[in-house]
Amino acid sequence: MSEKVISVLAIGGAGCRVMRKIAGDVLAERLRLMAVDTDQDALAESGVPESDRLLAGARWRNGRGCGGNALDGQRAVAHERMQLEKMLSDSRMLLVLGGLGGGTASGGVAVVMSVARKLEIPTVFLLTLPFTLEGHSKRKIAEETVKNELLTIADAVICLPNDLLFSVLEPTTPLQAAFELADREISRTVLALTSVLLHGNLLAADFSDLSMVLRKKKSYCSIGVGIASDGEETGISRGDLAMERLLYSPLLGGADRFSNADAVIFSLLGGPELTIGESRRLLELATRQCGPETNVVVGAATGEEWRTRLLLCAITVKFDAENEVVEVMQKAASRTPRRTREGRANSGVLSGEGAEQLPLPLEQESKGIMEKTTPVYWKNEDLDIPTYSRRKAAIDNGKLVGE
Ligand SMILES: Nc1nc2c(ncn2[C@@H]2O[C@H](COP(=O)(O)OP(=O)(O)OP(=O)(O)O)[C@@H](O)[C@H]2O)c(=O)[nH]1
Ligand SMILES: [Mg+2]
Repeated sequence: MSEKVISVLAIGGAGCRVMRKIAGDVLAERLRLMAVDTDQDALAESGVPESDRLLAGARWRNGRGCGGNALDGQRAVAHERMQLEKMLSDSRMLLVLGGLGGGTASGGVAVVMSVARKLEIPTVFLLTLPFTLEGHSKRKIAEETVKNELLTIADAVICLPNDLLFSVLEPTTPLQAAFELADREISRTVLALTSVLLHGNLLAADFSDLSMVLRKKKSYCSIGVGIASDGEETGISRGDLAMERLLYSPLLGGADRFSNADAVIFSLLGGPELTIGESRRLLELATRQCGPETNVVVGAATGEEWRTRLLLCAITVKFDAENEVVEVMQKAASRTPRRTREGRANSGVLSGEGAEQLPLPLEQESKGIMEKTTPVYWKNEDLDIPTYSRRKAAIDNGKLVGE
């Protein structure tokens, strides 16, 4: 009989791109990696072995994706249900990765969930929510998927608003680079979490801990990741360094996410030299960031691959926190990217030392009667907002200056 494994399933284009990063890491050797998409090229780029790739609805989508139609996504993935069941049948636990807002993942996650339920596989969904600037319709698709499909049946859903990236990125960062950064953070979170779930040999956390904090509640999450190595010449311990980097990491949305969180899941990974003392000190330090009412779950694991290095990862969970997510974004709009003690922001894509943060499209201009319609964007400008207002043009009211 084959040994049951932790499976990670990518769904849709965003899922496949995160998967590519996971597949390139040695820690992934202990995981079963799979991918399903309606887009042949995205699937081929996922880094998953060919036998574990599933092209959905190939006959009528022609391997070209669903073009943002969630109904097509659901139909296409439902078409592969039998195959999906076969692929998932020896999974002990399942982690599903994707970006909501397009067609395949938004429509397909409900099918994946129903297969997982039939096979009685505990499942965690880790899904991004689209950037606000991607438009109302994508956001709506994403919200509806979470509300109508996932929350009614899923064990655990981690929703990560992409907008959290605003708190650290320069306004000049290309969207592609922002996605890259998100992918890197998500892939590290998956590797840390699965390592602890697989063999939390220092401090064990298991699936029931996760589902207890995430189960069937609408929540908004953020993730923080800090990595530090022995011998970095920073004058502070590697634990403090990992903690600092976590607090400045791009998908966290600021250190106050901890004090406001309803729950936080910490995973710590280190080499065989990581002692109980060091991990306890670090996890205590991390836990101190949380509020008194926060439900904290901690897990720690060691592995040869992490010799001389530490990876500290946190998933913060806030229930029904849409307003707070907006608040985080508004705060982000009013400050320049934060920098670590090393004097640089915690991402590889930041540039332009001291560059001023431009206003983000968060303080909405009034759209009058167009307020409730689906916005039409052209070159990132909302065309329903009058041009003079969008471009901040001075209006000639026929008066002389100072009159
Ligand atoms: N993290 C990350 N998110 C992405 C990336 N590309 C797109 N997204 C986000 O994911 C959402 C869904 O996009 P896709 O994954 O391309 O959509 P899909 O599920 O493949 O659906 P269709 O292409 O319409 O069949 C987008 O609205 C973005 O918010 C990426 O490379 N990384
Ligand atoms: Mg796609």
